[in-house]
Amino acid sequence: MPSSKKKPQQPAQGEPSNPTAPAVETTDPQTNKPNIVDIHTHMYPVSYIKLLESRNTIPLIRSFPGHPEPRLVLLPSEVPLLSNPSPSHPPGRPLTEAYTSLDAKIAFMDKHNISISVLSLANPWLEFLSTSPDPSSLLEPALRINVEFEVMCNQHPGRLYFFGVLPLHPENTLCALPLVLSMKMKFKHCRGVIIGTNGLGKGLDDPDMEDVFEMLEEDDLPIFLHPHYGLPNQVFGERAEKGEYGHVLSLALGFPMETTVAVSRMYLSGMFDKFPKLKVILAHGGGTLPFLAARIESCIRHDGYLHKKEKEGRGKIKRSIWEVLNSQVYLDAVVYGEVGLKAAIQASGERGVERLMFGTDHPFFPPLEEGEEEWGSVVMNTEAVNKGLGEGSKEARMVLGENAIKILNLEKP
Ligand code: 5CU
Repeated sequence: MPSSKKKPQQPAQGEPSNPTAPAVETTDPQTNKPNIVDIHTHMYPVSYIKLLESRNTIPLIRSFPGHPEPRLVLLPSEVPLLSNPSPSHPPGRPLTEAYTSLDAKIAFMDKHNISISVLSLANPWLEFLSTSPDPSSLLEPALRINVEFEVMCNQHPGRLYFFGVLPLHPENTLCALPLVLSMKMKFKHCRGVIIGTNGLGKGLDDPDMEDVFEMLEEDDLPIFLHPHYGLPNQVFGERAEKGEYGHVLSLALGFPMETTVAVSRMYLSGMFDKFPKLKVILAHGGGTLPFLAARIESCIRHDGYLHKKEKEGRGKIKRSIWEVLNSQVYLDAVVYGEVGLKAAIQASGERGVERLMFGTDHPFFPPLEEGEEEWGSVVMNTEAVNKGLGEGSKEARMVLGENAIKILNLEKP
């Protein structure tokens, strides 16, 4: 179905979608500070909150005795804690207005000098509905959520854009396709889609994902690939399972590994070769891909099975993982430190600094002390850019905002 609707030629990868757009202002003329663009910033719109409130398995919202705020319990690693919640430290995180209120988002942006945010629904998107026997039952919530994001963007022209959500269901890609097709027409602020690593239930190397990738490629809608599942609890051991280490292992290690595995599977299955104009933005600086790309290359080169397959003419991955990183993959700069930042830039090639985009992961990782207004996650990610690239340098301004404006075709602030 998708192949029948070829569109006019698209801009080459990495080129601005609108080459005639005026040069991007990288500094606010009034404050002389760089225009920060946050491409990794989440919200849960009202309809999604209602969905979570109606549930009694994870993901859900639940109140616990002695705790004034309801809690958002999301992660698979929290399942054991939910069945036996600790009275002093129940599972999940407090559902503050930072997750739901547009005013709170704008206040956060103003506080941290963020001119533009590209909002996205946070994990686990609509994946928990994919057990429904009726694939089309995901369409209505997906549409509604996208409409809610579009309405938010309309309230703050020039400051907000969003990555839409897709109704991905194991039984039926056709459910997602009409929405992809209409995304640009319906939602003028939509700049791509956020998806998890599960795809239609079998990961992103699943041949059934090809229709979805093809449409996203044709419509020049980048994928923002974000983790949710992490690694199985057993990997982290009993003490982690009992909650002794909080969320540290699942978020710091499980999330990035999940992204790395997902994108490596896409690469090994030849998806990037099949869809050479598909753009994929990886969350958290690409997980661990910048560090492990050379090892992946080496394992491919030394793999007897792949070697034989290639000799017999049964398929070859056309480009190295480095070439894919330099042409189709973009990384966010949510890495919290200079070492990770430099690795992400180097892994992205000679012009790697053009492929990194600043993010905050707001509203996750809030300040924990009462009255603390500055978000440490923003400070750490900004400092990583300023220290790694030089405060006020052209490169720092690119990563902090200019790249996102070009790559995602945002209006200058
Ligand atoms: O703290 C967390 O659980 C999370 C999460 O679920 N998703 C995310 O993007 N960051 C942190």
